Amino acid sequence: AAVVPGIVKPLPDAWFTARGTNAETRFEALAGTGHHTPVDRFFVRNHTSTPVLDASDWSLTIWGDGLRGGRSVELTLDDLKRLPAVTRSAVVECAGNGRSFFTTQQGQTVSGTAWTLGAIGSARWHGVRLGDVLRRAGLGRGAVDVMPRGLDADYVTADGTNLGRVRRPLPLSKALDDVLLAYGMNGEPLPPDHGAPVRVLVPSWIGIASVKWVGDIEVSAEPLFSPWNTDFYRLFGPAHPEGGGAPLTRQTLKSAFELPWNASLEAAAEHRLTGRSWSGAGTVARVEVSTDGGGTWHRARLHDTPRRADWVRWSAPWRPAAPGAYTLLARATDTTGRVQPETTVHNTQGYLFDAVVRHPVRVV
Ligand code: MTE
Ligand code: MO
Repeated sequence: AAVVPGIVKPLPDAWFTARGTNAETRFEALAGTGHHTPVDRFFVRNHTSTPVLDASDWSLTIWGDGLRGGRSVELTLDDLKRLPAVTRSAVVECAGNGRSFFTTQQGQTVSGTAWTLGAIGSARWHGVRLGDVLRRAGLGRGAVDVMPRGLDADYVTADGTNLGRVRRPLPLSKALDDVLLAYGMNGEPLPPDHGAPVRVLVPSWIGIASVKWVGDIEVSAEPLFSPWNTDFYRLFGPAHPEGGGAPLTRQTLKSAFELPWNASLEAAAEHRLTGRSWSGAGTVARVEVSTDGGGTWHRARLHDTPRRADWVRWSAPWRPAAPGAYTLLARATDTTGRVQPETTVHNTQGYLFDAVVRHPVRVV
């Protein structure tokens, strides 16, 4: 396939905070929109830059010793579109979403993109089940791992090490469970920034699992490794196992207000605070809001039926009596019983921040 590097969507200032080829959604840009993030406001996280691939020239190669007889199978986009199609709603969220709060809220040093809370988006993904594709390719009995790989450029780290193309192994059990090969997003063909013509969509798992611009998938009878499950996307630091924790899989629990940082709100007026909460385990069971920095909590009203791997919209009324500086908090509980904590245990790469974020506003 022809790869044209260096083409990135222009990022409207009003919606994104652009950081190189990474762009995060401003949560206030979601106020009043529907459940799904409009494609032009959906965060972008690229290791290099968006390649523009010709769909008619694209094919997917499935290969490896985990296929029967060690064969390899090639599928075009038309081949994929002949398989039974499915549509599902799910978020994609970067494992580092919320990373900046390790520093600003907990005074800790972490490496990586300093996202606030906008490295997440929810979309309706349209495509085929990875399991259908793998079974048709002829899964061998001994297959254990699959590793999708992107067609974007090699990732070269700041110190000049070439880590090759973005790829990350997935246990076969997850691959056969709910993973999609998506070619549509919110009713449109998948756009270039989100992996056109086809991306992997791994519900509930950290964003890196959802490999964009997928070009090949290795199916292996042995466990697979890549820098994205050895050097990155594990918890490192004094509070974690020596040499790092297990490769990260599920996302954590978070909440965000659809309000600008330091928003101005009128005193003695009725406001409707809105936001979204999500969890990588179970579904969101309850969201509470505090307008006095955590002294008292009020149950927010949920505006979506909570579903796995997706966020829920919520609202809470607030009538601030007096002008001044206030701290708003939103705290979610999921059906596994987890509650967002006051602090997140530090890890050096700043993954899975789940503490309640202290959102400052001014009442004027
Ligand atoms: N896939 C490829 N091929 N290259 C990448 O750089 N970035 C990953 C993942 N898939 C990436 C990729 C990361 S870290 C995240 S968080 C998600 O894509 C972001 O998906 P989005 O840009 O569609 O929001
Ligand atoms: Mo990410």
